[in-house]
This record gives sequence, structure tokens and C-alpha cells, in this order.
Amino acid sequence: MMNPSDALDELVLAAKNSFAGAATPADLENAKAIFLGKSGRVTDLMKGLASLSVEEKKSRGAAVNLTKQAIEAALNERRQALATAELQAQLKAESLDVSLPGRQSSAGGLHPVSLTLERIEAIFGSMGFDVAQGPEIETDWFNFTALNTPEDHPARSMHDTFYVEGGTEAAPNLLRTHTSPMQIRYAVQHVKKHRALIDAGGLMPEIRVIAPGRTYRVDSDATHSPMFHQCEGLWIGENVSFKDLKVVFTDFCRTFFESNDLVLRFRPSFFPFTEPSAEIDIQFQAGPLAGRWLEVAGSGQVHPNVVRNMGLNPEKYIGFAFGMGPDRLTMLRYGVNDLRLFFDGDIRFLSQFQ
Ligand code: 2NL
Repeated sequence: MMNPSDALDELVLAAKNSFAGAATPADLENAKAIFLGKSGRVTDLMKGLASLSVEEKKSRGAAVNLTKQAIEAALNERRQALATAELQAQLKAESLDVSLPGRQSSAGGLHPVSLTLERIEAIFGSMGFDVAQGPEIETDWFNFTALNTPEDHPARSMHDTFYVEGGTEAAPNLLRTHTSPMQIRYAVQHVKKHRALIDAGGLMPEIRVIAPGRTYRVDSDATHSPMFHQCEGLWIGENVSFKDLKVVFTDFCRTFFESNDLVLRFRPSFFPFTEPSAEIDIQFQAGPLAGRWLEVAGSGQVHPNVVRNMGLNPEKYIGFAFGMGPDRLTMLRYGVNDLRLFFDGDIRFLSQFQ
């Protein structure tokens, strides 16, 4: 038979082991119930005192009390240890080194073609041209018919133009192949606004507008992208001539390329929407491209049929239009040799323009 006080020591030891085995506060509360709970081991000992004599109660009671206190002390110690461990784990998990450098967020910048478009808009803006932007999905009328393009013109073929849903079977909608449709839209609005004045034979404010933006053609190689940019210009009035085109476009090219000795050449050409028509070539007098004739735009006097489609009398209103490729202008300005670099999105290329 075990000595009664040894049994109490055993109980304290058992409680300590049980508490030490509790890995969480919840486990510890379960372990506590076994020893200090309502029907726990210590409570049983207390109940056992009732059957003892007064003398026995005194000594046994004191011993049981010490046992209880020892177990409570062990419990509190384990509670502390678990709370400290929990705090340490939390601190470790949520640790934050405030001395680390912040994440790099480099400043963005405009795409080189956007820089060119901004330049074009600023230069023509300074010459009194409005900037018109509009739909990239167009109707057959605005993209072709209003621009005097014959029904059987090759540009209308599926090989050259992206047709999309909508429109009619005879005239399906399409991705605009140039920005001229936007100029027709702008001219029609302008004429509508001044209709009464025009009909009364008054002086209509001139149409002076550029239309920059994205255009689409079925074409893809080192010098052609299915999506490319265009910027067209239109100037219509009662007395606007080819001479004005020469002045305006020469001024534009010299400002755009920052080259005052740049020379222009107007070479006869053909477009359905202009008559006569001319290709515009430029020649630098200095720098890597000096001496070569470089084609930069198409132009011409707006065809009478197109003037009529704007709602104006071609006997009275006359003017010129031109169209250029901002992608190509960007290549010339910066010396880029592959058009596709503009549309690959490679940051090593694009960041060189910031
Ligand atoms: C080119 C040729 C050109 C036009 C565009 C135009 C617009 C209207 C009326 C008449 Cl609303 N013409 N635009 C005229 C001549 C040439 O562009 O080679 N572009 C890159």
C-alpha cells in the first residue's frame, strides 16, 4: 500500500505531466477538469475528508489543500507558458521589417506613337485645326461610299478590309481602313450646324480638322501591322487651294522633324477621294537620312463628289485633304527599323522613349 502523502505527490506529478502535455489553452482546460473540476481528482479528495475524524481531518485536510495549491500553481504556470508561446508565434508570423526598401514603382510614360500623335495635334492645333475622334467600327457609307470609292474598288474586298457583324448584307459594318470617315462625320456635323447660313449664301466658317486614331487593314509584315495609326487632315472653305496645302504641310513637317531646311516634293498620284492627288515626300539635308526622298503622306484636292457628300456645293466649296501614318513618322523621327516593335509591348524598347 502506498503512503497517503506519496499518493498526493503522485497526483501533483500526474497533473503536471497532464498540463505539460496540453498543447493549446483548450487542451489545458480539459486537463484542468480532470484534476480540479466538479468531479475531478482533487474534489474527490475533498469529499473523502467528510468521513474522517476531527483529528484526521486536520492533518489530511492540510495535505489535500497543499496538493490542490500545487496543482493550481502548475496550472497557472502552464497557462502562462501557453499564452507566451502563442504571443511569440503571432509576433513571428506577423513580423515586419520596416527598414526594408519599398517596392520599386517606376513612373510610366506615353507610347512613342502617342508622343507623335500629341505632337501632330499640337502642331496642327496651333494652325487652327480641330481634333476629331470617333468610331473605329464604321459603316460602308462613311468608310467607302461617301469617299467616292467605287463599288468594285479592291480596298472593299475581304482581302483588304476586316468586316464585322452588323450593317446590311450588301453593306456590312467594318473596321475603318483610314480615319477619313471621321472627317466626313465631322464635316456633316459642321455643315448641319451652319445649314441656315449656308443656304442663305452666307460665309460658312471653314472646316479645319485633323482626325488621328487607330485604323485596320488585312496586312501583316515588317512594315505593315493589321492595326496601325493614321492621321488625316481636312481644310474646306470658299477659297482654300493647293498652295495652302503646301504651306501648311511644309510648316508641319519642318516643325515635327525640327528641321528648317527640310525639303518637300509633291509627286502626282491617285486617290478616289481627291482630284488632283499628290504623294508628299520629304528630304532631310542633314543627319542619317539626308538626301533620300521619304514618302510621308498622301494628299489632294477634295473630290467634288466627296464635297457633295458633306452636304456642300462643290461649285462653291473647295479644299484639300491629306493622310499620313504616325507609326511611320515615329520610325523616321527616332530611327526605328521595324514597325512591329511598336506593338510588341516590350518594355526594354518602350522605356527608351521616356
Ligand atoms: C495616304 C493617303 C489620303 C485623304 C487621305 C481625305 C479625306 C477626306 C476627303 C478627301 Cl474627308 N480625302 N483624305 C486624301 C488624300 C490622301 O491619305 O497615303 N495616307 C497614309
